[in-house]
Amino acid sequence: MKALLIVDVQNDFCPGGALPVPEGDAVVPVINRLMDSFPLVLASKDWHPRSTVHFQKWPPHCIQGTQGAEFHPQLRTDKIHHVLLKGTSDRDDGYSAFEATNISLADFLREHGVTELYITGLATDYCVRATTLDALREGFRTYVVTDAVRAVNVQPGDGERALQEMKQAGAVLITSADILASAQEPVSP
Ligand code: VGL
Ligand code: ZN
Repeated sequence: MKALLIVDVQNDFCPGGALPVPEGDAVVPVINRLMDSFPLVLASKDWHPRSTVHFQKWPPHCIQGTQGAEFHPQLRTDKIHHVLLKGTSDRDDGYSAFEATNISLADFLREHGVTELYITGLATDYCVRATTLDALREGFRTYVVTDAVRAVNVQPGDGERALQEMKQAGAVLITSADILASAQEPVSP
């Protein structure tokens, strides 16, 4: 059983937001196309309190209940089965979706028989990276959909380095075209 995980495709990480990821909104149509190929779709939200140590590193963003914390308006939310809230503590960054506090993501996935996790969203070098490394540690076969992620790139090349690090750790880098092509293959007799 496979699941699609959409990391932090929220207004504040898209152009015009408080912490815009370059081309952050470009992942939206790619993710929308992928959703129908997955029996289970989960999405995380960066969901910060107004005051948190995290805002010593980053401009305030994705504050609980604000417009900036909403999903990008074009993301197809009707296909999302569960929303994971993370970064909810005022004491840590909470980058990984496995640190969600409204649910234990690892337990939820195991209870639903998920063995393969396909990771998309924002940002490659922070929350996608942390989520992917945790997924591998938790024993899931983990794919990163390279055309469905974008990086902050605080330093040039951070996104590419993060992808290589995830690959080194055991993640499989895959494109959305490859996923859609294999979804269309007839089931072998
Ligand atoms: C993220 C920086 C700060 C992310 C969240 O979603 O990758 N990056 N908070
Ligand atoms: Zn954050």
